[in-house]
Amino acid sequence: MTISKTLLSSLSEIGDELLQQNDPVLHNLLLQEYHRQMNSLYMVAASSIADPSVLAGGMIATNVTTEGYPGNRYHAGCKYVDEIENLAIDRAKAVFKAQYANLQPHSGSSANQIVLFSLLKPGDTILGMELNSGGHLTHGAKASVTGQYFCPISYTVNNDGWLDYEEILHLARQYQPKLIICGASSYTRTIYYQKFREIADEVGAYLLADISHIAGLVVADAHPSPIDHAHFTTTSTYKQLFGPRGGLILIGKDYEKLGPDNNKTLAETIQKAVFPFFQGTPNLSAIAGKATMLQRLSTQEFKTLAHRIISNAQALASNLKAMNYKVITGGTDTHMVLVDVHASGVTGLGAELALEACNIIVNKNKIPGDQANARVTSGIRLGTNVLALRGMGAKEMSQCAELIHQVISSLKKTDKENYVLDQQIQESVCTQVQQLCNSFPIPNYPF
Ligand code: DSN
Repeated sequence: MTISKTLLSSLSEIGDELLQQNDPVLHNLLLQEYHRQMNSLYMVAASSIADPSVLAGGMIATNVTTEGYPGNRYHAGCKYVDEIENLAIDRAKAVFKAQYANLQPHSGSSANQIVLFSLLKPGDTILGMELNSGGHLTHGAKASVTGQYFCPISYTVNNDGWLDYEEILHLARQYQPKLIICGASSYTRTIYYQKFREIADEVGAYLLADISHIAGLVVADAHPSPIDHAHFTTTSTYKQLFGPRGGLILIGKDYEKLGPDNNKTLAETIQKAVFPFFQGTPNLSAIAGKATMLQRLSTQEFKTLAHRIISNAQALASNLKAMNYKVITGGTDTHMVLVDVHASGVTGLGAELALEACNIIVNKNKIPGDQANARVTSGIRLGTNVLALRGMGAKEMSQCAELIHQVISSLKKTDKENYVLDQQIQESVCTQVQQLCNSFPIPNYPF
């Protein structure tokens, strides 16, 4: 234990020194990026912070090249990485209460593509949430391979921003999709997986739940779990799991059901689809990082954090509403708040840029019925994963809402697309952001 601790810290120290000597330009950029992360209010809803134990876990396994799965590799030298991958698999199954877990997908997008391409044939119909309503590119958007190789039908949200399960049922009956995807990138309300499964069963479709944004809430029982409702559940591991870059595919009670070729079970279908159908060498450093992350997710501290993530988002939404901002659906059940800034007289892009100039990092986002294009948008999406990690609570959410308001309300339009930010406001908000970041530093070992 002591030896490996010393080894890892000297490795990272030597690495730091070598980088500084041999590549000072990159070293300096990395230091600046670290400084930016520590000293801004990071509210991109698709993000979290991997703590040093997750980063350290990946340092050594990166040097192993192999293909295949533990106990069945195509290269020698896998004794320990086999144990690492098995540990990660066991932890993923335990944490998500799943029967099958595959840790090798390189991202959440890859995980979705692997599921789709292993079950469907080109031209098969899929039903997923429309990108502009809050779905993800890989749920059948035309710009994605999933919208070009398959025949995508999209469900939307109603005018108030809520999923309409009657509409989804109607579309499923009408188009008889082979696969339905539930899950979203910018939907702030609870997703009812059981309803989706009833719809899928009625039309004989597979159900894929993409929980990339809310996987942490699912683990902490702060959002319903899809594991036994969906045939397949996918997630990325860096958004709300505080892990390394990567993806994960899980199967619940259906894992032994026969897949589309009636020859392999669903679990066997995915196992063969990840390797060798889609991927070659797995990223073993990411798998080691995932193992560390999964161990941390099982703690009571993480459950507490997940609940604080939600209560912070709810506090942020109510404070913004109290200042007359139009919050889509009127609030949130998750970590995410979607705000119509067009109703406050600015574009999503204008708000994003002005907030970034004050070290408040959000992203412009389409809102239901948005007429603006995706590079401009009429909304912003706020997330509380990192603010909650810093230990902020209701009082600080009120401050954050107030800071956002100070920036947005001070913007003056200079032409059709551009705004100017009052310099005094910018300086004052920057100072207040710095004070908040100093008072609530990102903890090294947060949970
Ligand atoms: N899926 C993108 C998002 O939600 O912002 C990033 O991973």
